[in-house]
Amino acid sequence: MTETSALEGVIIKGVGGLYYARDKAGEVHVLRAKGKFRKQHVTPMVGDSIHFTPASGDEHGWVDEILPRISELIRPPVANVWGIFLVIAPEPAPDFLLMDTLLVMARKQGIEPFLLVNKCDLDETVAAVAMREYAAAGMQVLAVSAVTGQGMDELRMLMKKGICCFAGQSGVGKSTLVSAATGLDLKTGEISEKISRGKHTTRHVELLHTDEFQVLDTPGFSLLELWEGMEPIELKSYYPDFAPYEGQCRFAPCYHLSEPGCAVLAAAAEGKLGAERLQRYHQLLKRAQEAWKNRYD
Ligand SMILES: Nc1nc2c(ncn2[C@@H]2O[C@H](COP(=O)(O)OP(=O)(O)OP(=O)(O)O)[C@@H](O)[C@H]2O)c(=O)[nH]1
Ligand SMILES: [Mg+2]
Ligand SMILES: [Zn+2]
Repeated sequence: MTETSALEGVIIKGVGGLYYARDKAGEVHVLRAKGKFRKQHVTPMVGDSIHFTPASGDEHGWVDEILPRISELIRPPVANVWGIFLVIAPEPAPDFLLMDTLLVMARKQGIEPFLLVNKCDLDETVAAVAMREYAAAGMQVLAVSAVTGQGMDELRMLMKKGICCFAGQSGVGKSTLVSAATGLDLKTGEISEKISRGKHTTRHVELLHTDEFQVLDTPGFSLLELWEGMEPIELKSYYPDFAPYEGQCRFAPCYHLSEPGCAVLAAAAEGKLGAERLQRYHQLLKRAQEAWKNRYD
C-alpha cells in the first residue's frame, strides 16, 4: 500500500536468490526478494507478476509484492502458465501415455491444454488419429508444420493469450515451433542439444519474451509431483470423455477399472470411447495407486 515507488513487472529468470524482472517497457531489472516473503514461506517464481522497487544506485532492487497466481508448477517452479502445447509428430512415433500424463497434469493445474500435431508435411494420418481420440477428450487439436507454415497463424493466435509452454518427446519439434512462431532463436536439432546438455548441467527455466509472446523455455516437466499429490479416485475427474457416463456405474465410487456394471467400461466395449485411451487410463491409475500406497505405507 505504501510502496509508492513500485513498478510492475514479470519475473523472467531466477538464479541464486536474484530475480530478473522485465518491466512494461521491456527493460530488465535485477532484484532480491524482501525478507517478508521468507517469513510467509513464499518464493518468487519465474512467471510471477510483481510490484518492485528498481535499484537506485545500489546493485539490485527489491521484489515488493507478488500478485495472485493463476497456476503454479513445482518442477520446474513456474507461475501463471496459461496454456500448454503438447506436441506430437509422426516422427518420433507418438508416446500417447506421456501425452495423457501431461494432459492430466495440465488439467490438475488449471492450465489450458492444446494438442499440436507437428510435422504434418511428413504425414497427415497422425493428425487425423489424434483429432479423433482427443477431440472427445475435450482438447483442441491443431495440425501444424514448422516447415510449411501450416497452422502457424492459429498457433500464434493462441500463444498470444498468455504465458505458454511446450511439452513432448525429444525431437517432435518444440524448439523449432517456438522459433518459427515467435522469431525467438531457440536451440534446435541434435547438435545444439548436445552442446546445451554438455555445457549446462543444471539448466534454469527462463521466460522468453517478445512484445507479443511469453514462452517458457524449460528442460522438461517432472511428472513425479503429479502422482505424489493425487488421490487415485481423483484421476478420472481429468477425463472429460468419461463424464457422460459418470454416475451410471453400479458401484460408487467406481474407478472404471474392472468393476461389474461399470458404465465407462461398457461404453468402451461398445466403441463409444477409445479403447486405447481407456487402457492408458488404467496404466496411469496404477501409477497413482502405487504412489499413494508408497506415501502412506
Ligand atoms: N519435416 C519437419 N521437420 C521438423 C518440423 N519441425 C521440426 N522438425 C525437425 O525435427 C527435429 C527436432 O526438432 P527440435 O525443435 O529440436 O525438437 P525438440 O522437440 O525441441 O527436441 P528436444 O529439444 O530434444 O526436446 C529438427 O531436425 C527439426 O528440423 C516440421 O514441421 N517438419
Ligand atoms: Mg528443444
Ligand atoms: Zn465405472
